[in-house]
Amino acid sequence: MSEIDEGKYIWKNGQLVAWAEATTHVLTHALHYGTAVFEGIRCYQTVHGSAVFRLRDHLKRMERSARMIGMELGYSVDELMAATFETIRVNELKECYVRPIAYRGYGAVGVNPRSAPVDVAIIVWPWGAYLGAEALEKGIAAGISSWRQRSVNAIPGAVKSSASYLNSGLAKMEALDHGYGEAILLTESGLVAEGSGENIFVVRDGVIATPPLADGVLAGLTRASIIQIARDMGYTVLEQSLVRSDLYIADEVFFTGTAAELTPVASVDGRQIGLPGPVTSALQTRFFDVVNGRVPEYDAWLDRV
Ligand code: PPE
Repeated sequence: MSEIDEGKYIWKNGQLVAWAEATTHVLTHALHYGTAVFEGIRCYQTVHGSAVFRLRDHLKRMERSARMIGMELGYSVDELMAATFETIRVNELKECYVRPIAYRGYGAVGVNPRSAPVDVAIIVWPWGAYLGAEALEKGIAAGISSWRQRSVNAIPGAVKSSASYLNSGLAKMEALDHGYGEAILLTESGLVAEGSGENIFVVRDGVIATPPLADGVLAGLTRASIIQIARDMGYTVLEQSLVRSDLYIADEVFFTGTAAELTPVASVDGRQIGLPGPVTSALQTRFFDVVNGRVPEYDAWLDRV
């Protein structure tokens, strides 16, 4: 049984194939060695019709991720944009999540990925609130993981590779087992990194701060968007290293991510941070206005289907 809201077609290596036919061999290199890069993107039903939020920027990040692991996508960003729009259209979805993935396929065994072919696919399906609808409104209970964020000299955070997500998965399972809704990972040196699938922000005395990319966090597009939106609203946003106590003494904490959108953090390790605070609420409202096409200044972020 699948908990996936299955669609009709999947784009794979230049063609649309039936959902059930988009399979891969069990000796697929990426399945054994994590040699895949992917993106998570959302298509919103905006006031001007369906639009994919920062599609071009996401695909550019995927191109950089591929480059980082020595992989050629074989398709340009423009080609992948067109393929994404086509896949959304044929699945007749107005609003959905978009998952492009490029992976080393079938044709080689052993850790050296270079002789395995590269397969590229784009999958779309409806995906609701990642951490639950209630979390968007009331916030999520987060716990600091005993697992550390993979180091930048192991698997760089800049790369959105499948391999990174074993780290996320370990942290997520532990968090859920401990009764939390999401995990927060610290780096080996004890700095705050990110959630298992989100960047993290804190607010103190009206100033917003988030860990810098050099601390090994994913260069989140939602993170970048929130930094810009917040600055445009007149807030001061600092990209600076944070330690555990910064979370405990924050006035507000929130997660950002394509799937999680902007989710308030209600507590960290059982220490209440409180109701979604004024800054979090203002940013969340503004963010949803932006992705839904209600703020003309950010129109360039909406790639129309
Ligand atoms: N950090 C991590 C580790 C992460 O996985 C994501 C996105 C982010 C930060 C935020 O990045 P951005 O989406 O560009 O703002 N996580 C994706 C996958 C989640 C999943 O469970 O799958 C996502 O949100 O699409």
